[in-house]
Amino acid sequence: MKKVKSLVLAGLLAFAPATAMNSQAFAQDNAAVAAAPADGAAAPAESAVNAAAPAADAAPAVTVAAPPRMKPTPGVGMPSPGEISLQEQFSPTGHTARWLHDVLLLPLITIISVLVLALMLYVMVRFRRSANPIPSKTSHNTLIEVIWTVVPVVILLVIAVPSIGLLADQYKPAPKDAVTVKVTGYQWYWGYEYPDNGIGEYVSNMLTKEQAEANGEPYLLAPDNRMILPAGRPIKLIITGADVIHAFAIPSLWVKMDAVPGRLNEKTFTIEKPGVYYGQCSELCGARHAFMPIAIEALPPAQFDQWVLSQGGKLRGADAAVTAAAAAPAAAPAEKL
Ligand SMILES: [Cu+2]
Repeated sequence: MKKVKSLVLAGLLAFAPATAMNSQAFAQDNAAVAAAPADGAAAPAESAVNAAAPAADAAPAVTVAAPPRMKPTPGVGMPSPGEISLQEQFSPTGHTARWLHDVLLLPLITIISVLVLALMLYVMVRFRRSANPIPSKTSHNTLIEVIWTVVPVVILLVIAVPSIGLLADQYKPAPKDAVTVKVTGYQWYWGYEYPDNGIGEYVSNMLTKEQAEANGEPYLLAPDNRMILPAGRPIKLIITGADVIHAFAIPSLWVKMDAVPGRLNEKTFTIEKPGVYYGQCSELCGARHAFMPIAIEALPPAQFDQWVLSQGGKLRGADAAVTAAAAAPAAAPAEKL
């Protein structure tokens, strides 16, 4: 065995210089291959020129002016100092929800709490040890047991009927003609995109204190770019997150929906009145969570269409026919619409 091994070794050593030579040759070949593309280096530059050409064509000739930025009404669509109830509501589900809270739930829990407190006080005084040296042996009373079982069941049924109705309303799918906005939560700002209107995403960042005050807007609630929506038309928000979980919330429109990365959550609602409605991110999302406010500017429908056109977007369905006729002659002075 040993002899065979040394023979193989000797053989290998004999060929070794040749092998080294070969690998040198390969190295040179590789260098040649690597050098070859250097001649073609001009090619990418050429395609860059080609890419630039369509950009020049793409600049759209937008002639429609955007409607002026709406001024918020103090106390409407925003919290007020000292407020302890829900904000005034501006959507149909908001009215139902506020009714459920103010008319049904709040009185009910107040009555139940007061009743239970009164019963406890009565029992503490009436059946105190000093007044009852010999305790009562009473253990069952069928009538009272039936009452304290049936009454809570009836109360729960009374709450359940409007509550389940409201829940269903909140998740009702949007009608086909709903204005659709895709909302994306980022650390730490919002992006809004109007896929059906062909308006690409724009981002919304908080205004500084000076900017907000100069605009007459509430600091910490006012962003630079608002989400523009029409009042009176159904709206569908598709809500998602780009990095971590955020939540898109506008208390005065009864809108609150998580923005979860990799998931599309949907929220449908209608805004009853033109106005500016403020909200905030409502899911702890990092260092600047408190500084990513939301503002919805609800415009009268014709002005919303004017805004869509001013952004180079297109109108849809029935709106398109109506507004195209209105917008065509004047290229849109704001007073006319
Ligand atoms: Cu957030």
